[in-house]
Amino acid sequence: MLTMKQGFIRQLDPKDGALVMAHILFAFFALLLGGIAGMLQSVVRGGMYTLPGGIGYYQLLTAHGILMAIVFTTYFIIGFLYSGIARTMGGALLPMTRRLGWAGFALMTGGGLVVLAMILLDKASVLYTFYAPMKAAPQFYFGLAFVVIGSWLSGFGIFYQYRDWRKTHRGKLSPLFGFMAVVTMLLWQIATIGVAIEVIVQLIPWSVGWTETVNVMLSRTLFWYFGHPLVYFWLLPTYICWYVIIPEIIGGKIYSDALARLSFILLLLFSIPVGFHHQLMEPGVSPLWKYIQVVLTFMVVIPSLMTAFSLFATFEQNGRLKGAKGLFGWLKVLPWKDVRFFAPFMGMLAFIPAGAGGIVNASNQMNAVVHNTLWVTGHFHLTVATSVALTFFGITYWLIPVITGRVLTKRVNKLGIIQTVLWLVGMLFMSGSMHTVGLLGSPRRTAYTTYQDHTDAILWMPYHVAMAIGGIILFVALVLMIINVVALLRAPKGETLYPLGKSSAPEEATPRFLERWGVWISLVVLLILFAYTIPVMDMLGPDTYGAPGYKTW
Ligand code: HAS
Ligand code: CU
Repeated sequence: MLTMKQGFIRQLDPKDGALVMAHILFAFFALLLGGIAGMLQSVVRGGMYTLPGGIGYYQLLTAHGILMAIVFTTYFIIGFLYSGIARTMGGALLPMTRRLGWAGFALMTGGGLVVLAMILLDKASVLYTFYAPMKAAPQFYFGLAFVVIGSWLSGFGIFYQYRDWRKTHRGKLSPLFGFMAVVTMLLWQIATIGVAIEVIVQLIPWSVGWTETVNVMLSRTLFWYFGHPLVYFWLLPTYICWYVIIPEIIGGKIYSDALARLSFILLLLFSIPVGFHHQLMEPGVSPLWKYIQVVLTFMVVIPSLMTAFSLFATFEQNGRLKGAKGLFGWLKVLPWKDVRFFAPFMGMLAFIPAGAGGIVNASNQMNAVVHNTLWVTGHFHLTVATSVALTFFGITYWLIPVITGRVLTKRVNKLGIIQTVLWLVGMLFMSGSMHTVGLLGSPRRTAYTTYQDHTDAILWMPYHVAMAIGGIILFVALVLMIINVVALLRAPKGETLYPLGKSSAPEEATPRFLERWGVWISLVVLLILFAYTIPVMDMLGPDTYGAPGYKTW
């Protein structure tokens, strides 16, 4: 509800604000811890530092991956989505939505803390992909299961709010933010079924000792059935900011509501049946099914290209309205000094090479060159740790003030711009060197080693040092971000608007079939069955053997 408080209008009900804030602050807490781990790793790998007190490199790497890729992202996303559905669908969260949101938060946090404890106790140095046959303590897998189940409750909260809105607004087009939040959580719910089966049916019984061996191929396949859509679960909220929030911040309009929705539906359809592009170099999957999933991977690039087109169109339209001339005149009228625009825009810019790198990865022959090298690490630091992270930072600069009824001060805005530039410079060093040294063959997921002073490994060292320099710059940028978050919490009181763009086309221009969920979900299920049934049956065939567990650390 828009409530009058201290003479200005609050954009979020304080009770909803509390739920959103809990998620956002937990996300930044995870970012800080994960950042410490990341920085230490980079200096260890650069051969500049040895870890004290028996802390293992792979232990840190696991903590870093899980805190950044799972905790920071998931909490931030759920917080952001809840803020948006509260603001656009009914003005406040329904009591039931709020309850589901808090229950999800509690389960995820309980499970997450157990996971973290097991990593810190050195009982789960299995990296964020927890590949079998590396075997962690059972509590680690139980914790993971709670995180997933908690996130389902959060997703149900979003569906509940949306369903109620549809019921009470018959015949009306749902708000774009709400629609996109539903697609994001649908993608998540369908994708997490894979990892839930892996953890509950395979890994828990095996780690507890009820089963002696584990089917490795099946577990990796179930993981990547989830693992690829996971990266789109990070990307879709980023796209929500780019499609819905950025047009308002630059004083323009959403280019096309219909195109935005169509791209989200295509992302939902094609994000899941593509997990094999992470397993192209693995035996046990026939080349035909790898080929089919690579074709589907190229299909999922299309909605991202549509997004790029839409963004250029929004910028162009906005530029023309403001009198910009020439091919690049629209660039001049953008609000460069506004961090709410600047940080996400830098994220978009980074996404151009990041996406191109993804296309390289997805091409079988080139995957043979880059797979398991630092190139891949470079790829995901450009996608999730730059495009997504910078966009989330950009959102934070208005979302916290919206919740607390405060304003973004000029000082914090300026610090935010410096923060963004530092992050970009750090990433240029780190991700740039990772890409390059990956092409030279330096492996990922590897601690410092010179392979008995092998010439190749010696050649890699300067790049590893550059990665460490990048890691240190990134850590400074991360601390500045935390300082900015604290400053936002203590900013002067005032009114901050929730920036929601309006479409340049009338409501009727959006075809209603985009909200025929039954059709889309059925198509998703069909595509998944098509892409996975036969290969999974092969993996369950009579000639497959299980592996015992290994503690490699
Ligand atoms: Fe990826 C590995 C393929 C996108 C994350 N990826 C990873 C891993 C992660 C990850 C975490 O096919 C490692 C997993 C692990 O631990 O093993 N990826 C792709 C492809 C895309 C892609 C085809 N990835 C992402 C995104 C991620 C992400 C997004 C996180 C958020 N990736 C792979 C493959 C592997 C892989 C293989 C396995 C590698 C291996 O061997 O292990 C595509 O979806 C990319 C499409 C994107 C575009 C770019 C569109 C550009 C836009 C910006 C417009 C800019 C504007 C501003 C308007 C086509 C929308 C303009 C302004 C100016 C001034 C010019
Ligand atoms: Cu992928």
